[in-house]
Amino acid sequence: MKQPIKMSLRWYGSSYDTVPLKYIRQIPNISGVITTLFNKKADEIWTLDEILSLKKEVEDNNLEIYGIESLNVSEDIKAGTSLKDEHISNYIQSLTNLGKAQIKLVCYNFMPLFDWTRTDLNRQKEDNSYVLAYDQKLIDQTDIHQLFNQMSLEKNSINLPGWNDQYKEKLEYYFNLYKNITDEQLFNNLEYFLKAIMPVCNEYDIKMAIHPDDPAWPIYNIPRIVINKKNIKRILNLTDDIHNGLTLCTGSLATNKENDLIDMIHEFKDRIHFVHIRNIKHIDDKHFEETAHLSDCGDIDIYKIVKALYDIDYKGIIRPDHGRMIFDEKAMPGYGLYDRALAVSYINGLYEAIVKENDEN
Ligand code: DNO
Repeated sequence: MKQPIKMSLRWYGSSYDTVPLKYIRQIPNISGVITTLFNKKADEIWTLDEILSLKKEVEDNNLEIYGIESLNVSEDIKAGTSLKDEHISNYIQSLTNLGKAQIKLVCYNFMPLFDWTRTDLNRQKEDNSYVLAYDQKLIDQTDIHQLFNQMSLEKNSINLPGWNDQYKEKLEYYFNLYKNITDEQLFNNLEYFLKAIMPVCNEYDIKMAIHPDDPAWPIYNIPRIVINKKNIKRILNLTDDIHNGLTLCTGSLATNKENDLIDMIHEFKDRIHFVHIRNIKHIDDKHFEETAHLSDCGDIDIYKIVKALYDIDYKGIIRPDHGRMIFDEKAMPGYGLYDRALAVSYINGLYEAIVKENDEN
């Protein structure tokens, strides 16, 4: 039986990731990774040489680069400052170089200032596994600088994916800037960005897949727009082009209990270019924990997600998202090997059952 999807794992590069490519290759059904040039600042150009050497390293391990996560968008583009055009032109150059290297999927986000946010990077569970958690009450009691330090520096002395210290010194500046930015302005800034990059995406057939905001509500009154069906529909219509697409991230979207993930999969089917599968459990209002991927462990029915992807004939790339920290592993929060390998096997199993039930009867 041929699995219909391309299963992958995120890999941060040999200087940052604790998981070697050769281990990733040994997980059944994985033949590609989602990767990045992790040290790059959001306004810097990714050169063709850098991309090709990353590609060679991956291919030397008998894997492919399935896509990039992330090619970060600078705060100046998101906030629409006078530097935006210069930064967009650098972004276009990076996309051109990715296109020349035949890399055709780019996951990015448009979350102002904070990428995915958690208040606990190491919550111990009764089985002695460690999970990531978010509790709005703690955010409400934490000053923004403290949170930034906690997320970007106190991370077991390892890098927290999606966070870098680039904006640390300018935190106050951007924070004040965003305080005066409305949702409407953020939509406009996203539209401006998308319209500028669509020509290069068309030229090289690069599919852009915007990542939902995590959690899916504003933090510190800074606007967040990639949060629900209505907004995502609007974003996909900002430029009605197949290259303007979505990363369907189950864990992020499910933070808002009103989001109906199955409905979204059907609604956005042609524009879903990348899928992150992860489970979470709501503890109380705006307080949730990440769990093992198994449906029973969290609030998301992962079988139904996979079945919906099968039903829309999704042929794109899937990766398990954050895993718990188990078997005493030390790794980037959410990105250890063991729990994500368990997740891949679980998703493989769901697909095998669904395909055999439906196609072979
Ligand atoms: C967290 C990730 C995010 C994601 C970015 C995409 O683990 O899902 O950091 O990569 O938001 O730009």
